Amino acid sequence: MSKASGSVDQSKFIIWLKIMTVRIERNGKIGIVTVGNPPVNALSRSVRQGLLDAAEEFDRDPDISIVLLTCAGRTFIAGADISEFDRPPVEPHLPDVVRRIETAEKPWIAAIHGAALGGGLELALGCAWRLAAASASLGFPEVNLGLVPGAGGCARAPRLIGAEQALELVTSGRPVSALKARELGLVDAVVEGDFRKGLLSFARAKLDEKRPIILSETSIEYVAPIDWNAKENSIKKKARGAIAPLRALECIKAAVTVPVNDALDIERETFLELRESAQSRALRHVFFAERNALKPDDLKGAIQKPVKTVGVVGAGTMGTGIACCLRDAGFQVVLLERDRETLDAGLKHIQSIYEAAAKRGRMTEAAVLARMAGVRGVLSADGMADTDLVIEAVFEDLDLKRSIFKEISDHCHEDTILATNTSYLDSDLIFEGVTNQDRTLGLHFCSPANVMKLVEVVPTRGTSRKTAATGYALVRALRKIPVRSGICDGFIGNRLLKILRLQAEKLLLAGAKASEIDSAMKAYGLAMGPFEAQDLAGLDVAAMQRAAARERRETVFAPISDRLVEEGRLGQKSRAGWYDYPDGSRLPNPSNHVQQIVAEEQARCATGTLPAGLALAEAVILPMVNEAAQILEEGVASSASDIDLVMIHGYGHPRWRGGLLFDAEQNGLDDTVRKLEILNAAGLADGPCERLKAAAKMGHF
Ligand code: T1G
Repeated sequence: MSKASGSVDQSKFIIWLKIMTVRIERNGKIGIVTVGNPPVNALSRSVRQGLLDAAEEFDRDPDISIVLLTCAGRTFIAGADISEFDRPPVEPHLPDVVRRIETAEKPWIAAIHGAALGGGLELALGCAWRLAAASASLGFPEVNLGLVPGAGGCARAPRLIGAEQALELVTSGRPVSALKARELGLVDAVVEGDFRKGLLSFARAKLDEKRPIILSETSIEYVAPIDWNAKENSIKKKARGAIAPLRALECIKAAVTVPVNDALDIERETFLELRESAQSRALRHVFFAERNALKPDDLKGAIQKPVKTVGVVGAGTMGTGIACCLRDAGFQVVLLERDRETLDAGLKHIQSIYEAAAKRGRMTEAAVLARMAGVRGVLSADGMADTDLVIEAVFEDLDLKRSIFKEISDHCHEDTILATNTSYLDSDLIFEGVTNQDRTLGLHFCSPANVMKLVEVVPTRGTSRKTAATGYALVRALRKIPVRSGICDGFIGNRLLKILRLQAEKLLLAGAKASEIDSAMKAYGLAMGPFEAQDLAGLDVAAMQRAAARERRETVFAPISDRLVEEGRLGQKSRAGWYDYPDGSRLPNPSNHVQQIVAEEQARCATGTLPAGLALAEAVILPMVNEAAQILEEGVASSASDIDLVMIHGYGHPRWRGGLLFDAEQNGLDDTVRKLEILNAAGLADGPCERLKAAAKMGHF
């Protein structure tokens, strides 16, 4: 294949590609098929063709009695090639490949290391036997992409592990470990130690063994009656608007109620239908956006500073949450507080987070002890002397943060990276006067930090490429999603959250009830409505930001919130906020008193009414889209997909919508502009910004 000739013969290239992605060898009576399609051996067209050819080849070879399906690299097949889903499906189709292997003359053994996911597990179900390395994981993550298994997973899995277990595996999308897979009967054996050696001896042992009945030709063993309605209700509740898990339930139900070929057809049709759906496009967008966010182009090849020990300043809610995720990722933590009592309370809180996890069976007592052993509490800045990176997570006060970094920088190494977890303040102002500005950075975690996946990475004027790259590496090590944000009030997430709250308050003044607005936003897919969320977080948090904004002489419109805070209605913690929480219950009760305050403010500040034809959720979301376009225009965010990730991983926006801007594009930006003009005319929102109008002309951001 000489490039020199200039013309690459297409068919020769396909054959070369096939040979490159699927290799076959012989080891005595054992045929070995190795898939090599880095990075995750996805079932691209050439891999599918290569597998078909391998089956033909070995079926014709009289010396071969059994075939081992293995993969090169760090994992078994991680599924179909997701990047192919934006194009029409091409032959050979995966169900045919699975069927060809399932009915091959010579039985196949799937040798699973790393992850066998989606189409990869379906292929393994087409094999006569499955063998897994002890560290392997197996699963059907298709629902996370808005899909269902489309190559026999829904029809074959119940025949192997029973309907109940298959239902859980396919509708949850969560993988299981190799040991759990053996327990379920999903794999026949687990190999501890040398996997290659283990799989050859397994194959030799199977040479003389009777081949199991072909899975798709087995009848379903007795099925304990399944309460499908109850299953549907619990899946619907968890799915919160996502449709794929419910469609997956239908496919499993078909697998145990109709003949197998009909069940195979039903799942294939469902897969092909969902492949074209808005939800699957949105979830595929998020899948690739998450991976792109982990490694921004401009930091490619940047040197990182090695980080072993991280200092955390402040043992409050944020500091302890950050300390937990650092310990979970294996970093040593030095926790600094100003007095023993606060420090002990912080250490106790970290302990309680781990003990709660142990109670839920998510970690052992020994692991709890090991986690705590890696947290050292200190009461003075010299305790930070040996840290590689320090994250400050104290109260939102500029002078306090400045004095802390002054003190810290006097005690730690010159190149210790200094990061602030401020969620609103200008990090350039925080680090003023600190030596070596190139080691400064903003790392804005969301609360609770040990749960929320978003970290806004906020470079300062001085941040060096090395410091930025180290910040990204730290966030990746914490298995979180880093999104770069420029410096502005509230960065990306909190700036958009302010619009959400502003619009919610305007709708109250326009005559809607808090519970109606909360229900509308939950129907949109938010985990919690804006008023319930404020009552949980505490109304005083936002009040402090409003006070800071007013000090900066900014116009802040929050007449009702201000009055609630004045009256001490701070939310659940004061048993009253936007709702009442009698006897400390966490259930929100609509409050007549709040309704009274709303009526008084309605009389004072005339706001329009919600125009006909516009939904409550639109009156909240569309102004956020407008603000997000402004954020893009200002360069505070590098891309629309970054904003999508911020809202999904930091602010509970539904993944299946693909994020704020992807969803707006799907719904048509012209429509967004038109409706914003209506909201503006009704006095309920600013008019569409130029950036949004420009995007509407292009049809995308
Ligand atoms: N297709 C295409 N590219 C993929 C891919 C896939 N299935 N999986 C990963 N990649 C790319 C990814 O974009 C990244 O690229 C690189 O591989 C490393 O991934 C018919 C319908 C396997 C657990 O949903 O969950 O089968 O950014 O950074 O953290 O029924 O990747 O380097 O250019 O995530 O080690 C079902 C998706 C498909 C699994 C590894 N399968 N993948 O995690 O690496 S649908 C999935 C993962 C299907 C059939 C159906 C993870 C991983 P780049 P990474 P990682």
